[in-house]
Amino acid sequence: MLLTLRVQGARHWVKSTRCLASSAAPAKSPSSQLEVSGSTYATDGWTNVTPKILSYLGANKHLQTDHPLSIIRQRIVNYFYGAYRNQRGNPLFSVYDQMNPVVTVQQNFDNLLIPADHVSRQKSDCYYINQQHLLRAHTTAHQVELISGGLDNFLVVGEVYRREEIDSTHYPVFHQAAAVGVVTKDELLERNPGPEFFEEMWSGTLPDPKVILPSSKFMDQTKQPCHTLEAVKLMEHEMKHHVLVGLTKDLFGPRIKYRWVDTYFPFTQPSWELEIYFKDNWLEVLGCGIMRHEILQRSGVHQSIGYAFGVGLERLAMVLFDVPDIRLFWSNDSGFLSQFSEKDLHNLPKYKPISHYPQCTNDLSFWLPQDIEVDAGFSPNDFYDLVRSVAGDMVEQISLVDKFKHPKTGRSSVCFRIVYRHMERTLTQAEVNEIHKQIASASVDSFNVQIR
Ligand code: FA5
Ligand code: MG
Repeated sequence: MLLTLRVQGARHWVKSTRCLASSAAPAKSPSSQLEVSGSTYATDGWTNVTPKILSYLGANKHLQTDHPLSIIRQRIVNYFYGAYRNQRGNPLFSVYDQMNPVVTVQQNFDNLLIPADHVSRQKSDCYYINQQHLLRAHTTAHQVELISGGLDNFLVVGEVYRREEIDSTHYPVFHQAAAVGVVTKDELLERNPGPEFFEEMWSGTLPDPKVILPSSKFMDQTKQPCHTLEAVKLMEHEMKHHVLVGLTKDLFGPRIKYRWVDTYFPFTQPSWELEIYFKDNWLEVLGCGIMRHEILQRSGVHQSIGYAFGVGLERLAMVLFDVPDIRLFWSNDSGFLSQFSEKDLHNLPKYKPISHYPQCTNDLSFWLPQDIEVDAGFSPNDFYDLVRSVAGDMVEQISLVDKFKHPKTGRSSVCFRIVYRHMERTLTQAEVNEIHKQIASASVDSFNVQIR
């Protein structure tokens, strides 16, 4: 099991290269058009996005109030805002969480030195809109445009799309936070004076950036030829132990069990994955490494060194909230969603399993007695207790959905929504209606209310 988790998690970028001929059907002449995120694209032989996948665009679970993925996003952003400040006291990292998920092949692959024959480009692995455009397979796709625009430290948060099998830790649409931290020599060496960044022997030129080198299992994973070992080690230490272990401990507490695993990414060298011990297994939560210097050079940055990482928000949320299955993050079931609240980001609940039997929702509205109002003579908590005593565990949630004061009579009316669901069987609507009636009449007896 341990191995399966790791190998599946690593599948996208690590697998060796393979000839694309079989899956890359020649582009056909445009036969129709596709409208995605407000732009129109001509389809071709590469088009493989499905209406189902397109329906996820704009869902923005990472921005939905009280959604666990939004809570994780805020925790990550708060950590970076709190831990890293510039000399003027402002946050060092800027955050982009609404970038268009439609990207070009150049953004997703070429800019990141992903070899032309790399398996991650295959039609069988990505959702292509046409030969030139796809739904980003990682938020790292925005890296070069942001660095070229002058940014040194940033986070990009958003959903990514991959054609993958679904299991408890993999889903074809999931969320990533990708980050870059670029430092000048002065900045990195301020705390650790001494070492040079670049090898003395290095001429300063790198292979023609237009030529994307074949990926190589033989690439030296200790460091890039241009960097000194000292600079790489300082950067590695800063990235792993300050930034990423710092984040991990901020999220999960000081006793969290983690380990580093060496890996390969085309855009970083050396590269690692961070795994966290969760439910008796090692779960890969992020990939990271020292940025390939060619990428920085192409983006107009010549004298600095950078680190980059990409973390899966669902994986973090699974550990933080104890959610056993990644599919739950797409649930619209209020039994799931109502468990999380961003009111207190540092006192987060553990997930309580929800029943897989269907919910039945019934509203109950009543007039309060004259001169009684909510929290002035009538407490919703009293009503919740009454419901629990009548219906027991058949009730999953109760919420006050409406309050109203009649302009003429001055009487107050309230409406409660009661969600019924049994843990062991499907409730019939008739059975629910019967209980609902009992709640109504108990309310009349206990609170002297008038059912509307
Ligand atoms: C990447 O996507 C790299 N772009 C990360 C990176 C960025 C490395 C910058 C170096 C520098 P990877 O495919 O391993 O790497 O995905 C990163 C994380 O996304 C994983 O560690 C995991 O937490 C999450 N992840 C990957 N695939 C899935 C999936 N199908 N479902 C849910 N989460 C996933
Ligand atoms: Mg991976």
